[in-house]
Amino acid sequence: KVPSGRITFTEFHRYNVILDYVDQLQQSYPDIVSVEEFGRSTEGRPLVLLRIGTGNANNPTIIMDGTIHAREWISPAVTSYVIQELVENPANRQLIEDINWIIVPVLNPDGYEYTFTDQRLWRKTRRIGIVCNGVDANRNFDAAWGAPGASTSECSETFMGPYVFSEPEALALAVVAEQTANLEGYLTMHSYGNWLLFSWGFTEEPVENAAELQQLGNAMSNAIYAVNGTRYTAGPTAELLYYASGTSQDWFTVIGVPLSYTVELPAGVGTGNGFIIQPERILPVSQEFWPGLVTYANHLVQR
Ligand code: ING
Ligand code: ZN
Repeated sequence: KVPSGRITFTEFHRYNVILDYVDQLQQSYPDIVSVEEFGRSTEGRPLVLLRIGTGNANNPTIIMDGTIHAREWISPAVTSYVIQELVENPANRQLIEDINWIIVPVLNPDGYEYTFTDQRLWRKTRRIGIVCNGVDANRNFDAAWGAPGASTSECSETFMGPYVFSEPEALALAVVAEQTANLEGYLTMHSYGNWLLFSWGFTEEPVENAAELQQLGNAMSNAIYAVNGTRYTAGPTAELLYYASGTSQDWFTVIGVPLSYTVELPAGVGTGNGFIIQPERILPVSQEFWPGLVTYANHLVQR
């Protein structure tokens, strides 16, 4: 087999490099990987997902996305690491025999590219506005959209958008989800803060399976802690952090996906801003997250 590890974890990569890597994976491992364009961004970039699995249609499915927020660079890096582990590490074979994975490394490619070319700390999409550009794609989903926890102001970092699912990136992901059978899990990768968050974001009312989500979150946190001693805290978003409406995490819960989490990866330290994280952190953050993901996947298979 041609070694296809043509991505590095010692630097952050532009969108085209990530796309080249996943295309390469598909060519090297056609039996277990397929790459699909599932939509286009506002600026016309392809929205790309990978389907990873040995092909049992009855398996449960997990959707995982990275980079809904442009400046959270550790997100596409860790998501790429997860892709590499699932596809290229034979020790993880069971995970792709038991689960169908749908992984989007960069859900907001316009914003992501903009953080390289123009503004490192850009968060939103690149929808053209009247006074300000960009929508917070993580306030644009059809789950209590427009409730407290998002802004109606175009210039806000949490602008909910002109209408629900105005952002092609959010809508395209929702369409994929609605077309997916046996969808049991959703993980959306953000930074920063070392949180494992679950619904609800828009209310402090407990979600129906809060006990299961809390227990599993704690187990994931313990598995992560065992690697390098990094502490993650699990809990419901509105209670732990702040009110947030129209989030992807809540939308997946609303459509009946039982194990929906937002992962807040660690901050950069000593850079002056938590979103700016040293490339040397990519490997340790990825390696410690991995057993957390395995814990999650095993629970999903066994429940
Ligand atoms: N934090 C998330 C945000 O969108 C979040 C927190 C996620 C709240 C999911 C509610 C639901 O504000 C970052 N860092 O983006
Ligand atoms: Zn974020």
